[in-house]
Amino acid sequence: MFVDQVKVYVKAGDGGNGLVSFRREKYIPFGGPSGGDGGDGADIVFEVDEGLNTLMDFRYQRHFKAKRGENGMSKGQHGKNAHPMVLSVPPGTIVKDALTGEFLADLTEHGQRALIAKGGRGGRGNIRFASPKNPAPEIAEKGEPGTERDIIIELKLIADVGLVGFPSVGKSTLLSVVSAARPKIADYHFTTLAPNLGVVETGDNRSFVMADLPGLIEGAHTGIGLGHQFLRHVERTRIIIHVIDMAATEGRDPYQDYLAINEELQAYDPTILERPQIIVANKMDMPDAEDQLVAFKEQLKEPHPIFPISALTKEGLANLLFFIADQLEKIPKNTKPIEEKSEHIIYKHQEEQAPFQITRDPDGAFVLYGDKLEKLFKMTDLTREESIQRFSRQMRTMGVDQALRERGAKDGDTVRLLKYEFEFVE
Ligand SMILES: Nc1nc2c(ncn2[C@@H]2O[C@H](COP(=O)(O)OP(=O)(O)OP(=O)(O)O)[C@@H](O)[C@H]2O)c(=O)[nH]1
Ligand SMILES: [Mg+2]
Repeated sequence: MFVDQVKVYVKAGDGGNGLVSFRREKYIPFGGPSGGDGGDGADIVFEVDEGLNTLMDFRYQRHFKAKRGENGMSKGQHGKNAHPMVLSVPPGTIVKDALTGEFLADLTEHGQRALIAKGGRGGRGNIRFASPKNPAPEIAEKGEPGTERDIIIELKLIADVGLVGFPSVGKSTLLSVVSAARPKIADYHFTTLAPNLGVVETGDNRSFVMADLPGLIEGAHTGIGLGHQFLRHVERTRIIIHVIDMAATEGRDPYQDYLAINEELQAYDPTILERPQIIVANKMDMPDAEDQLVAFKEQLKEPHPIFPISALTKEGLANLLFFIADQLEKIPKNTKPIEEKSEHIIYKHQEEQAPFQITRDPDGAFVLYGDKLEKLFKMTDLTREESIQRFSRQMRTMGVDQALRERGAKDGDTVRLLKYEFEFVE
């Protein structure tokens, strides 16, 4: 109930390709290299928008691919970098790598950003490969592939409003009729053992998070009953919804109930009573409720608004929800996290991986894999001899040839890398 979760695929933009080109100007018979670098691919960035409450948008779209960088151009011009793809998430969002469980971000404050997938670097154009030995290189890099990964997005809901009151006054019933939450409801005390949260959608497309808390009784602040351990949730809510059984079903006096609960809140944390409080007079469908309400209003000293409702017949709910949404718009969010945060990390570096590994296919072919090697390969322009030669040199420097030899590779043996095959040459 507390955590909403979605799995999503993200792919940052690939870098643009570097260009091979040569100057062809009048009067300069042997123009030098002039191919520019490709632009960087777009990052995928998450940004907190405090206006959001749910991960709903990610339920509708689960694939996100960011734009690639522009290719390099002639006359040494860089391709343009792609603008980052910024996705809005609600406060309380946590992002993890689905495969490794690696913690990627903990987003709590409005405007806070985290890099979720890094765009690829633009490939270098042939200008960059010029050297005294090779003044006219026919070589350019392709763009680096953008990071792609499956991620788990989790939302730790932060309640905007909290329902407080004696046991069995109908707190869970109220939550169940205004949200998709399905808390347990019964006519005995302490039916609710832990807070339930639900997202409430008003008829006019606004939404807020409502917490249904276990019932409070006298002495709750000293640890009697269950409620006290959950009062810390009330500390963070912006509005207190005080639910009262106006039918006095259990023979108690509604106004005395009201005083008793406020005393508990006051004893737990005096600042809670400074918060706006809305009184919900519930069970108005019952015979005596109207008379009780009149008596209650006569005794009430505080200027708290009172909303007579019946959670059972759903009478009076729409007005209550509109009023809550209106009030919330006037009160800034409290972004102080409930739990002590164990992790403050936003970026975590990748664990060092082996640059490549070798296995064998059933037909005896050697198979090369590994992020670093695959990335270098993807950046190689296979249509140009010089590029292929450069890749061979890179493999030799990384120790691939030596490792293949040690695994028993002989001249003419097949070596596979991604979808390609080569011959091992001694
Ligand atoms: N007549 C009537 N009964 C209601 C209404 N709302 C709730 N009830 C009944 O009151 C009883 C208690 O309801 P709950 O919603 O479980 O009460 P709660 O405040 O969550 O109780 P705890 O979880 O124990 O603190 C149930 O039998 C409900 O059916 C109402 O508007 N009218
Ligand atoms: Mg309950």
